[in-house]
Amino acid sequence: MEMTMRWYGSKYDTVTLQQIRQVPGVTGVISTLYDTTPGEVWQPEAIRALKKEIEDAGLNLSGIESVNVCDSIKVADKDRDLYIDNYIKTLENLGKEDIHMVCYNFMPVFDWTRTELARVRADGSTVLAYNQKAIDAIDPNDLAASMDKMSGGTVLPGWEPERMAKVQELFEMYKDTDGEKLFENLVYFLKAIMPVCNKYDIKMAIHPDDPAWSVFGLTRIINSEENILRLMKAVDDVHNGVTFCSGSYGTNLENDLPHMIRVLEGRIHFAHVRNLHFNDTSRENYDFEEACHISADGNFDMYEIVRALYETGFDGPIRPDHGRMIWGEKAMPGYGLYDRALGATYIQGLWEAIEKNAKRG
Ligand code: CS2
Ligand code: MN
Repeated sequence: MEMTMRWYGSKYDTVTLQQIRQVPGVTGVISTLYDTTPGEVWQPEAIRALKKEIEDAGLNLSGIESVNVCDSIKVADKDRDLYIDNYIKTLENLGKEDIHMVCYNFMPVFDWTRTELARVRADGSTVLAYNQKAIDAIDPNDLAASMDKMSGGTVLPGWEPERMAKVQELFEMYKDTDGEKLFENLVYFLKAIMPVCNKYDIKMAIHPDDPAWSVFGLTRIINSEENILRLMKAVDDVHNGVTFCSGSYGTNLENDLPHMIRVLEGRIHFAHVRNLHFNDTSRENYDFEEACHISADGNFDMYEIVRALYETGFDGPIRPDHGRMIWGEKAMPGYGLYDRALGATYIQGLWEAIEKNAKRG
């Protein structure tokens, strides 16, 4: 594995590449071109400039999160082939720059959904949280406004104001797309891009839906062992792979995370490792918050998660996922430096212990 951190680019991120370089063991960053919109072809010069900036700081550009898939492809409207061609051109330009891992998701309208961006915990840290009652009380058309208020003006991935301005139109666009259709459209997209992925050895890594169930009546399909395996079989090519995000699959406690990692052996190309703390698991008041990475703070056995990655020979980029906001840091919710740095060193500690233990037999 290669330990990495997500970086939002010098224009948007409060965290610098120089700071990331000082996090023990981190050798790469995962980034994207934040000025592009889904559907657009990424220009070689822009990719090269991003890569150069990162390499000049002594780090690798270890993969892209994300090349977002536009709604035309997800709903299969009349423009989908045109946008798939654009996506292929983008992959070709990435491949020519020696980039071999691309994360994406196939969630309709929204990326991840939380009801609080700064819930205060007992120790004074703040975290992202989800509460079912709060979700049920929201009219999706007000969600953008309430998210905007909660984020204190920070633009969150998937919740860009331009996008939220046409949220009603987006809901309308998806009204005939049920789970089966969305799955078919995803398979169509993957089959179309596999040749270019094979040519440049680009491993596509689908990020799971977060939370792992349908929200606001919009279907979601990448949320369980059964569904992800179905996708792996439908396009049975190593380049059709997975971002294993423990915090997203783990929103549904029925997902056995270490077991999922084992059955996905060989198809996990990127790992997001984080923990969740559940306060309530009843249907009406389901409530969880994003804990710090260590097992003791949440509901997941982080040792077993890392062990499963190690034992299945995972060798892609791995990153701590959302961290808490601690030590007075002001940063994008989930993406401060300090707690993610603690997460990165903790995961490496687990990895080192597991590896040494395995080698000693
Ligand atoms: C990420 C997702 O911050 C996060 O929750 O894990 O936004 C992720 O980057 C996208 O879903 C991947 O396309
Ligand atoms: Mn994730």
